[in-house]
Order: sequence, then C-alpha cells, then structure tokens
Amino acid sequence: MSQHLLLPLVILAPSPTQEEPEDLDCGRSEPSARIMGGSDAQAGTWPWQVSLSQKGNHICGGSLIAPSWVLSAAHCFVKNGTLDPAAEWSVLLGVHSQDWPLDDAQVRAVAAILVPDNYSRVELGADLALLRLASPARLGPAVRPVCLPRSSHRFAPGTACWATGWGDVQEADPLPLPWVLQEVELRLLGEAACQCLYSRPGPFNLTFQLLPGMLCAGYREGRRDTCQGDSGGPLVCEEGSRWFQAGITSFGFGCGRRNRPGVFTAVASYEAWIREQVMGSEPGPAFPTQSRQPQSGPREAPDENCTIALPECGKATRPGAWPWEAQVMVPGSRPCHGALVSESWVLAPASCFLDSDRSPRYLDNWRVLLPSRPRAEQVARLVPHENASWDDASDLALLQLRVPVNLSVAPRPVCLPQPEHYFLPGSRCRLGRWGRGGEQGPGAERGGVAEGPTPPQRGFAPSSFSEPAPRPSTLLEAELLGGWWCHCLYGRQGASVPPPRDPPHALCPAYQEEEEEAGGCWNDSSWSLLCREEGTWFLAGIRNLSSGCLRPRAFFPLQTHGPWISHVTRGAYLEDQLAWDWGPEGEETKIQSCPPATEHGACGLRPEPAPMGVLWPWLAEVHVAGDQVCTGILVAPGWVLAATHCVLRRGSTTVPYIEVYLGRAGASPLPQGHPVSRLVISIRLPRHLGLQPPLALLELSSRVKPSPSALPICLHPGGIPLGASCWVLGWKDPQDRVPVAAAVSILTPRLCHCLYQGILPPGTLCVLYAEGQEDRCEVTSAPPLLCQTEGGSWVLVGLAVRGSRELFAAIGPEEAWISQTVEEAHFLPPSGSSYWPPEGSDLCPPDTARASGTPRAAVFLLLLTSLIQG
Ligand code: 4AZ
Repeated sequence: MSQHLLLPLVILAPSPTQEEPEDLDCGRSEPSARIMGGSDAQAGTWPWQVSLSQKGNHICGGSLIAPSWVLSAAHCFVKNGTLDPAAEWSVLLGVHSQDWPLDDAQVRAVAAILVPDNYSRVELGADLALLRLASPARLGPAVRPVCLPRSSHRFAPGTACWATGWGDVQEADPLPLPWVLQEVELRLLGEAACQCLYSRPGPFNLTFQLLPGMLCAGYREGRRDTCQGDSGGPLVCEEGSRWFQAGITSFGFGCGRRNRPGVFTAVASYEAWIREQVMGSEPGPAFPTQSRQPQSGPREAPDENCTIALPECGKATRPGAWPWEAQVMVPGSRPCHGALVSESWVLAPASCFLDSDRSPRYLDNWRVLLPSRPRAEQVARLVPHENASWDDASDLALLQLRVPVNLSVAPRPVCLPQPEHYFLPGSRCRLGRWGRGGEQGPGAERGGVAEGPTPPQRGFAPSSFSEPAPRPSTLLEAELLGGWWCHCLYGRQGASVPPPRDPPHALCPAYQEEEEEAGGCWNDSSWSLLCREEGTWFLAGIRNLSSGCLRPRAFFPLQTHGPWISHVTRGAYLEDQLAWDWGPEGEETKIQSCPPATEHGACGLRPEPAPMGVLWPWLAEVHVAGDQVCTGILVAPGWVLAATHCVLRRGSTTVPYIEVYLGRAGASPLPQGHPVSRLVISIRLPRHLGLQPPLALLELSSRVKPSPSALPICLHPGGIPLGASCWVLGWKDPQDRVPVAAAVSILTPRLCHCLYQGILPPGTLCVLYAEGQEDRCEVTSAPPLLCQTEGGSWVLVGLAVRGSRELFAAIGPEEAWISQTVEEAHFLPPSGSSYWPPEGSDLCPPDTARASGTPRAAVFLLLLTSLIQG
C-alpha cells in the first residue's frame, strides 16, 4: 500500500459517527500488497480491479463492488446508442499480470449490463454501468470489493488518489508484455480548477464544460494520467484504512497532456442509482459513512485558483542559443548535431551513426555534449528509426544518456509537435544545426550557447568546439509558408493539398534574405527546422541536404514521428499546439489541389481565393536607368519578359542600367512579401524584319528561388487556353505601383481584325474590358495580359503595345524564340484553340471598324450584323 499525502491546506476533522460497513467488508487491500506515467502495481494491492473482455479482448477496466456486481463505464458497452449483449462480455477477477497463465484468476460470465437511462455520450456525463455476474466471485486476498461513497461523501481537492488499469501507457501506445496492472497517483482537482483548465483551448483547439457528476484528477503539467483501456476502472482514495472509489475512469483529451487532466464519473453522485439497481442482492455493495469529513467552508483549497501550466520545453534565452543543442561525439568522426528531447534522450540523424559499430561496448566511447554541462554525458543506448536507412524522412535515431540530466535553463529539451500539430502559415522559424556540419560556415552562425561554448573534451575532435565566429543570427530567420504554397511549390503536383487537420507532407520556410551568403555555407550538412509558437520552440522538421550550400526549402515534418519518439523515450516533451488563430486557410474546408506544374517545376501559382493584398508572384517592377518604371513578368528563375519600348529607347543600341524588383508592390511592401532585386545583364530580342520587336527578354544577374514572392508565370504554346478567364494586370498609379487587375475578354481574331482593320501588326491580340474596368490600369508601364486556365495555372498571354490598353503583343507566336532563349520557360502542354493565324479579313461588315465610337459599341454592332447575316 502506498503512502500518500493530503494537501496541508485541506483541513480534515474526525467524523462524529464512525460506522461499520452495512453488510460487506470493503476497501481493504493487502498491507503490502496504464496508465500513463505510472508503474507496475504489486499483486494484491488493488483486489477490486477487474478486466472486462469482449470476445476475449481486454477493452475496459472495472471494480468489484459486491460478489456479484462490477462497476464500470457506460461507454465501454454502448456503441451508436446500442447496448452490447451481456453474453459478449466476461469479467476477469484477481489478475495482476494479464500474461498467461493467469494464476488465481477467476473468470465470470456477465448476466446483465445496466446503464443509466440518461447516458448518451461521455461528454454529457452519467458514464457508468453495472455488470451483474452470472455467478458470484469468490472473495479472497486477490479478490475483494471496494467501498462506495455516499452521495454526501466529499473528497477534498488535492487528495492523492490512485487510478489503476491495463490501458495504454501513452496515446496509441499499448501496455507492453507481460501486461502488469499499472497504478498511478493522481490528485483530485476542484471543479473550478478543472473547469479553468478545460475552458482554455487545448488539443484540437477544443474546450469542454465540466458537468455535475464528473470529477477531475491528475496534474496541470500532465504526464501522469489514465489512458485508453483504463476506462471503467476505479479511482480510489484511502480514508481511515479503507479504500473508497471516488471515480470511474471516463475520458479526457488525449493522455497526459498539459492542462488536460483525466475526467472521471463521480461515483458519489450515483449512490441512488447504484442502490436501485442492486436492490435485493445479498450481499450488496457497501457505502460506509465517511470517517472524516473535509471541513465545510470554501469547497476548494485556496491554491486551486485558475492557474495553467506552461510548457517546460522549448524555451530559449535568445534565438539561436538553443539550450537543447546536443553534439554527439563518436570517435573517428566529426561531431553530429542533435537535440535534447527529454532528461535522458537526444534525437539526432541516424545517418550519423549508420556506419558506426553500435554494439554496446563501442557506445562506451561515445559522448554527448550539452550546453552548460561541465562534462560530456555517456551513452547507454542507440535506437535508430526502423526506416532510417532507406527513408530520408525517417533519418532519426534516439540516444539514451546513461544518467539523466537535470533540466534547467540549459540544458533544456526542445518541444516536439503532436501528430495533429498545424504550424500556422507565417510562423516564425529558424534553422538549427542537424547532423554533421563542415568545420566552417554556419556552424559558426550561432555564437554557441548562452553560457558560452562547451569546453572541448579530451580525445574528441576539438576543432569543432572552438569559439565560433559571430554572425547575425537574423540571417537564418524564416517564415513558414501555408500548406497550399508548400504543397504546390515543392510537393507532389496534382495531389490534393492536405487540409490543416491532416499531417502535412512538408513544411516550407520562406527565408527573409534571398541570396546565399558567401562563406555562409555549411557544406555537406543537414538542417533542422525550429518554429516558434507563443515564445516556445518546436522541432518542426528535418532536412537532409546533399547538394551544396543551398538552404533547404522543404522539410520533412517531425510530427509524424511523435508516437515513435514518445514510445521509445516515454517522456519526451510532446507539446500541444499553442497558437490557433488560423487564417482563411485554416477554415478552408473544400479540398484544394495544385495547378499542373511543368518539367521545370511549379509556375503561375496564386492561392484561390487570393487573400487581400496578396502578391502576384511573377509581377516585376523594371526600373530603367533609374527613372522609368514598367511592368515585367518573371518567366523563368533568371528571366523577365518586358515590352521592348519600355526598356530600350527607340534606335538605341546600348543596354541601359536596369534593376528588377520582385516580391513587392511599389512603395508599400506587403507583409508576406520578401523583396528580391536583381540587375539585368542582357536584353534579348527576337529577330524581326525591320520593325522593333514588341517583346524583350531580360536576363537577370542571378536566378531567384521560386517562392510566393517570386515565381515564374506559365506560358501556353499556340493560342489561348480554352475556358480561361483573362485579366490585364497593371498599376493604377505609376507612383504607388499597387497591382490592379481588370477583367477582360479576348476578342476572336475576326472581331479584332474588323475592329482595327489595317492598323494591326501581325500577332496582336485585342481585348474588351468588362463594364467599368477600362480605366483600372494605366498604360505607360505596358501592362501584361494574363489568363487563368481551368486547371488554375496563370498564363502570360500578351504585353500591351505602346500606348494602348486594348492591344497586346501576343506571346504565342514567339514560343520558339522564348524556349530557345530561356531553357526553363514553363510552357504548359498545349490545349485549347490556336489563335493564330488570323482568319480571312474579307468577312468584315462594312463600317464597323472604329466607326461607332467605343470598342464595346463596335463589338456589339459586329455581333449583331453577324447574327443577321447568319
Ligand atoms: C479512453 O479512451 C480514455 N486521459 C480514458 C481516459 C482518458 C483518455 C482516454 C484520460 O478510454
């Protein structure tokens, strides 16, 4: 039997009437006789504990309350509003370990299952059931009933009680063989304290209203709890050398989560119902009078006010000084960077150790360096992920320290995300070192831990411990992209985008700086992605980077490995999501998919519906010789298409100084934009007979990384994609340069030809603006004509000819020139009608061209005459 304490603030007074039980000795266990965070019980400690099996499988716990009666939870027996047949169930009594053979165990068939009429769902209460055994249990040292509390019985908040069961030892982690009954000490929480915890959004952003007849037990900080499979089992509290059943394990939000204590059916509330059901049965359950009554007065101890537990992981004194940073030293190799995830476990890439001899005698020479620890830790065990050698997303290993470390400011573990974690778009993230780094480079990016670098260890490559060169840590800042962008930019095209409630395929940071810094390369290395929520850092993703110095753009999410990590470590800091202000993406319920990509990757992506102020990722500002500004369109990572008249003075042969800006909208940079600028190093023109060609390709000084701020548009061979909707995209005001889009229809070649008879150069498109949209864009910047295909891709169709709002130089006829000049231009597979060559021009009705004022009126007239003629 265990010693336990009553909270000193709860004043207990002896009861004036100490009665003996009515007809049955109850609540006595042998003097010496999962529960999450519990331990093996001693045989005989909890002789009322029973296991309830359905068709031979343990499903729930229960408690013996009389020789023929077992108390359990209603939800074990009611599915979809229907009560299971009693014949499917059996009761196992007097078991300690459920491993066969079951010595001393008694098995009883169930004669009847009784559930309160008002039970419907666990969250609505009345979650209790009585099982009448087909024949009474034989009472003995291993099989005895527990005492039941009367309805007047009060269990004081803060009382230490015990829950028992064969349930999971963590969420989705069954009790291992030999299935020894688990016990855990849980403290009763007052109603107000429990409601306070459950009123704050927790896992899955859920809150919960505690109802009469429910009680809570557990800890604000979580970690010790009941779990699946413990349901129906007892929560017992010792009073005056007898054990009373205060609660029936009912439910909770997950297991052992912070601020989510277990919810139990308060047995005392159901005295009348239980008595009514067992009436006439001899001997019936015992309801001894409470020997001591907590003093009346405020029902809750003063310390039970509304305080919530804060995360114990993921706190950094300053970003970049990661107190969980661990270096694993394996003789003969460079140090391998990992992260402390609990008192005893370090997570690191398995690839660091795959070629090492991992037998225990070699582990003797391995060491782990942790911040602020004077000596290196010894390694007891290495557990690689089972898929580590063939799956990059599972390149993980856990190393157990011989001696657990004391957690404080440093070392301190990083938080790990639960499988359902949804990192909000725009989350602030950083890169962390992961695996083996080179000796120079961003190995040096962080100035060691806050308390200074760990001293070198004798016998281990000391060069990697020398004081790193300081480098501004802001360089590694990144902002997380939304799921749609991440999936469509880097993910599997065509597949639907995982909604926020599903695990993501990837996590994508968008870096605030664009160009790779010289010397900032951590060669031959991998990175981890750390993301912050409410000031707490989570290890969100890992990435093995085999190609040079580039910063990784897509990380493997770590959250899918949470169950494996907690299974191995039994105590890593899996932390619930802390921020829930989902944007429109979070509320988006319809299945989203990605527009098709080309062989060169994604192009023409824009979220649908586009949030306010979202950028047009291919829209560039082309600043010519410091004064004139015109629009340009990114057609490949190193190429922008612009109107020739905008970038070249007529007759001039010298290339002016041209700067190109992407990811911004004029003077007012948008919050989600990461401005990118490049110089133009050459201008390419197609061969044109005589005339100056309308389109020019500008070669940029270096490539841009595809991102929501700078992404090439798609091109379409031949004509205009069938069923596309088209827009002229420009600026209303050449000063502020905030993009505006005006809806247009593209006229058929015949209409176009008839309208502008005789004045059109070949390869010109004409458009008709939707009502009232004509004046949306000014013309001096040569606005582009874009269409969105039915598949969702944005396609560049034309660029405005000099001084016109209605006439556009078509891209289609220049396909060969563009694809020869720009290797990576994103031409979509052909679809739709070919616009060129124009149809015959002899079909125009007389007097239509330009004769009737506005193009709209002319088109109307044209349509009318063709109807009459037809
Ligand atoms: C269950 O599923 C269950 N942490 C029981 C108890 C708790 C959670 C789940 C409380 O039976």
